[in-house]
Amino acid sequence: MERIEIDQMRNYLRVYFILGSTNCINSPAEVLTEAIKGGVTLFQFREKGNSCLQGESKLKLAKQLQAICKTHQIPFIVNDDIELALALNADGVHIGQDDEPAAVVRKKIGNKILGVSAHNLIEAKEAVEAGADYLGLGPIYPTSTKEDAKAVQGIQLIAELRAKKFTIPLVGIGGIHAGNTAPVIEAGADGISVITAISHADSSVSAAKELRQTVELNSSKN
Ligand code: 3NM
Repeated sequence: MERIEIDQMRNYLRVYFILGSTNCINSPAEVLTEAIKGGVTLFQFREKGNSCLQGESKLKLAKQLQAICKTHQIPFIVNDDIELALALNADGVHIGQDDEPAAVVRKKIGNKILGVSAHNLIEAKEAVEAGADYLGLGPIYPTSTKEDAKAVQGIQLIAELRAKKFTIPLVGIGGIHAGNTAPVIEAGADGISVITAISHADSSVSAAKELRQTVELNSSKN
């Protein structure tokens, strides 16, 4: 397997949906299926929070969601859990700054997709040098989904990285919904990453569709 091409990565990041069992009211499989129907382009399995699944039940859910992604040809990324990603032969992993260093993870996963969360210029530079395929930048807006989220940073870092000619694919995360997506894309992000905007929507299909349309509309202006 070759490393993912930069333009392909940008396309995958357009509407990047993240989900775990604690994020939804309906079943995760149902929510993911609807989100894909609506047009999400990439999926991350993120099983976190107080009552999250562990062990066999986590593995079972991961496999179920991975199978849905496979059917619809949406890449399946695992949050943090490198061993799970390797065991499932997932398409990639996403790590934060508190996880193993990105360079170590890159060695472990070979050419699979590697996403890294960054909160400032230094972290962004280090992640690029360590071989990240994309950076997740956030929280852009206030969010109550991630308990240990950093201070809200708005779109400044996205704009700064683009002004400094960073070409790495970028995705904004944190409190994003269709109504506040435009500034994130206008600042230079390739896409947006959401949990609640899709997982708690009355219709996950419509929510995903609206997000996709908003990203496409604003990308074409760049
Ligand atoms: N990471 P919602 S914010 C998983 O800032 C995650 O790195 C963040 O959920 C970061 O779309 C966040 O519901 C939560 O706000 C995103």
